[in-house]
Amino acid sequence: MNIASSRLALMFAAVALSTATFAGEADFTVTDATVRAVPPGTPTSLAFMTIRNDGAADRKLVKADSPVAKTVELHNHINDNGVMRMRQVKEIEIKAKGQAELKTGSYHVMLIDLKQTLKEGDSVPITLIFDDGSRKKIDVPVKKAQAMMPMGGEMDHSKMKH
Ligand SMILES: [Cu+2]
Repeated sequence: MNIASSRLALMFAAVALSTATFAGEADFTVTDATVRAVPPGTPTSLAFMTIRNDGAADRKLVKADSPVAKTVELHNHINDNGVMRMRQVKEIEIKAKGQAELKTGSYHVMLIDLKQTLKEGDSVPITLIFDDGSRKKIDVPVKKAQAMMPMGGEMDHSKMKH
């Protein structure tokens, strides 16, 4: 083996090793993912999606990350004496072979301190991080609120405090 090919072999070994030690792609399927389009200057937006746990163990979504926002939190909506409020949650449980629905009036991924305008047609990368350390990166299309709001009861998140 000459020097060039042995160096190549070493490189392949290093790549194989780093792949093996990486926590790995999570065993989840994400469908119906959308990020809400917001007018320029709006500090926050939300992401909705359905996350199906294809694995054999119950899992929890514990964190989400996105380069478009300074802070990304997991939120839920609660009905506080008729007033819908959001609050941060530590985790969203997803039973084995079950699914979690992140939807209007319920769980959502909150994008706080947006670094850019989110307009319809854009795509937002979001990384979901689970309690076993596994990750799933998705590219989520930005859509206007009306498209995914068939029922009334829309609320203006832009005016909500965090
Ligand atoms: Cu929220």
